[in-house]
Amino acid sequence: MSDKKSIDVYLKPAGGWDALKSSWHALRDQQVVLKGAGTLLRANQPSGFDCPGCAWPDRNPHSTFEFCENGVKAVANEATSKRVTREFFAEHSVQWLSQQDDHFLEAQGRLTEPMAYDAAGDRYRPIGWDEAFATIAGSLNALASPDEAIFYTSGRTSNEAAFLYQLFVREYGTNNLPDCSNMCHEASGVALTEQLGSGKGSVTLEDFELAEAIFIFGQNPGTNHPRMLAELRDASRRGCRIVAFNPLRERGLERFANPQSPAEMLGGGSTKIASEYYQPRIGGDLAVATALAKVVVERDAVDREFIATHTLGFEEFAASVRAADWDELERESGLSRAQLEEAAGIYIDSRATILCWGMGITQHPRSVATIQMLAALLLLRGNIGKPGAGPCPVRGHSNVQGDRTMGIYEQPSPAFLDRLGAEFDFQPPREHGYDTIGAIEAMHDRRASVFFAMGGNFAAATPDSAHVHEAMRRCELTVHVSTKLNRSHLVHGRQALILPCLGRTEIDLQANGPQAVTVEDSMSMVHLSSGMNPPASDYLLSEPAIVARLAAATLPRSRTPWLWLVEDYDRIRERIAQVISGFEDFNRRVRAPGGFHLHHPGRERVFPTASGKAGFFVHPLSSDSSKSEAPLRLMTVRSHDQYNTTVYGLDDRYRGVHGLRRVCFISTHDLQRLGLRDGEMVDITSLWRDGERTVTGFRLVEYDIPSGCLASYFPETNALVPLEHHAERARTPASKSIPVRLSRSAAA
Ligand SMILES: Nc1nc2c(c(=O)[nH]1)N[C@H]1C(S)=C(S)[C@@H](COP(=O)(O)OP(=O)(O)OC[C@H]3O[C@@H](n4cnc5c(=O)[nH]c(N)nc54)[C@H](O)[C@@H]3O)O[C@H]1N2
Ligand SMILES: Nc1nc2c(c(=O)[nH]1)N[C@H]1C(S)=C(S)[C@@H](COP(=O)(O)OP(=O)(O)OC[C@H]3O[C@@H](n4cnc5c(=O)[nH]c(N)nc54)[C@H](O)[C@@H]3O)O[C@H]1N2
Ligand SMILES: [Mo]
Repeated sequence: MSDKKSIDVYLKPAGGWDALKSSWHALRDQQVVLKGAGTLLRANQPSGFDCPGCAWPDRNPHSTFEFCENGVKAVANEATSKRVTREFFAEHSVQWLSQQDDHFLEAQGRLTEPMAYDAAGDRYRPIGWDEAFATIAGSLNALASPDEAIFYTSGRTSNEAAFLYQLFVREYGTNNLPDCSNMCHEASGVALTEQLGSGKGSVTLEDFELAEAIFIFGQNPGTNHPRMLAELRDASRRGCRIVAFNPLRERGLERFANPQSPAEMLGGGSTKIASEYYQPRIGGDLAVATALAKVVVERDAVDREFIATHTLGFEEFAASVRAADWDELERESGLSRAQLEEAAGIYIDSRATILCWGMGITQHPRSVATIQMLAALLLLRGNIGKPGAGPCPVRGHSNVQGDRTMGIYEQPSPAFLDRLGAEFDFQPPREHGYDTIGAIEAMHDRRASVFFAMGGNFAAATPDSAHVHEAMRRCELTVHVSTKLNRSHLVHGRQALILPCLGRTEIDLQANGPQAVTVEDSMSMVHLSSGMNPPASDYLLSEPAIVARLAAATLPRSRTPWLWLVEDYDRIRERIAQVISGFEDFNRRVRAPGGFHLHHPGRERVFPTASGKAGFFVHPLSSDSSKSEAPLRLMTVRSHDQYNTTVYGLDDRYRGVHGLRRVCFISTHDLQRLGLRDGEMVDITSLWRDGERTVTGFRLVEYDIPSGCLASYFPETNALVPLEHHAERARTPASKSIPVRLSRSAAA
């Protein structure tokens, strides 16, 4: 990482020597060089740990170590030798820490012992584990109703920890289980469950080897799922068409040099990734998908037999896309009719197509409609339940999908609750709980006063930062189970606790010996993960142990043998096997190399929806209720040097940004139109029904992005996202389409 601020243009392929150099720097900066090599060799290996980076699946479990620059950063930052000690907390007041940026907080290293907030000294002071659990139990049991407590989860939590956690929360008496999914792929789950009967993607890695075309909407794999580039590279080399839709020109979607290929590294070669790259305007994808569907229908390039046997609603859908007006499609998508027809032609020519999407699709007001339109595009040509084809929502956190499978969900089904209650001999609460936005509102209105987080960084990851901070400060108690210091520890309730836990890379020793946990990747493979580094401190507990001890302290009459279960995680898995379908014989099957695949009914063309068929839904373009007078739309994206709210460094290499994060990408046309210059400092103001929100001091960076569209990094810009600006039905914050205007910075 450089400290010098500069902007340049990155012309090299993604990956390559720069990726190796940057990984080396990450290891050096975190002082994990010696241990690092061994640690890295065990990432995503059968006997190693699951990479805490992204949810992209592992290749053949018997193949050699798969190099991934951002995986290295994630591992290095967890395996760091830096420590946050009691002396550190004694030295710095919370007021002082609050003034430091996210990069500083992350750089302090691993948390080492439980801490409790002391208001008199405005400092965190050490507290014993028993006293910490007694404090939480006391607060929880003093509430007038269990629904006054909120239990958040971030997606790194293992299946075993997640299962125990949701069980504890439900035995305690509430379904208030918001999670990071609420801000992430919720829209994919809502859309696909209704339409196909399963909220997950249906494809596997083998399908990537067979696809004739791969369409990628609103996803930046070069930064966020670097291992996906290896699949895309191989696909591209065998002639598969890769079609990208992204307002920004993302380097990782254009060219890639595989750091694992000596020929490419030494010969200076690289592979073209996207054969076609379209730059729709922000939020233009519903129009794109509608236009593609229109061409497919009008050219009668549909799979009649599939449609007749497996779907409902085709006639109405076909009529609606035929009626769609080209002028409106061009205006809304930002692409020309010729471009849209060209893309549709590629889709029609391919006999097997995968559609991938990420946050560029889900974090919009009409994300559910857009995803249902994308899935309809697949249905039109029978591109599901056949080799090389299907929907591929690319998940974020390494176990976000598994956490949902384990029951981390504020809207559990009655059938799930029945099984859980029968297995553990209690009456689970039936009323649905708060999602992330609901949780913020409840804390703000003082309907909830205890906030407990299993990982994550709620204060920084959520929209409308000022409002969220106010909400968290109104709590009686905030508790964070964490590995690293973050903003959420500093925006706290009247009482506050930090509970430090083991990370994925560390040995988890329980009464019956070292334990492995399990995770589920983006393609529904469930596999083991066991750490091998000594814990960062002797005082750390594993997440399952934290839940078990908290439950034992809070629920003295529970019939669940909490402490016995965590002596050996096989015991937890035995109970999971009883409750969660697809996990029969869990302990045996998960020990097969690479684990096992959870059945996706769509692969057999079975669609367990209400009607028993896959559905075509009509989604007119015109009903975007968030349309606003604002002259510009801002999307908030990830830089190459961050993991969500965790800021590893200040560079965004592929976009040519070095040493700074407060940047705003803008088109040449908008610069001219607004009388602004590249390099100038601006304030960004979002315009919403309830008023304006402003963030100050962003440097303009002239970039290849459509006119009317801007991009900046989160979490710096989360203050701009109004809480009620979210996806219809899924309530995913619309943090990729914020209506804004720019003004020259007074500070400049
Ligand atoms: N290194 C690293 N890896 C990560 C993460 C990380 O922060 N760092 N985060 C993890 C998590 S939790 C997640 S969810 C994933 C996120 O992975 P991505 O989904 O790739 O996330 P973003 O960086 O938000 O990028 C979204 C992309 O969508 C584009 N986009 C924005 N708006 C639109 C639009 O309206 N239409 C279209 N077509 N495109 C649009 C942006 O230009 C950007 O390229 O990555 C996971 N992996
Ligand atoms: N504006 C805007 N906002 C967004 C997004 C966006 O694109 N734009 N993306 C959204 C998305 S997709 C997501 S998923 C959310 C992410 O929201 P979160 O999941 O809440 O946030 P993270 O930044 O991933 O959490 C990082 C913290 O997790 C803790 N941690 C790391 N590893 C472990 C572990 O093994 N165990 C425990 N207990 N703690 C651990 C560390 O203390 C670290 O500080 O943010 C959302 N917010
Ligand atoms: Mo995410």
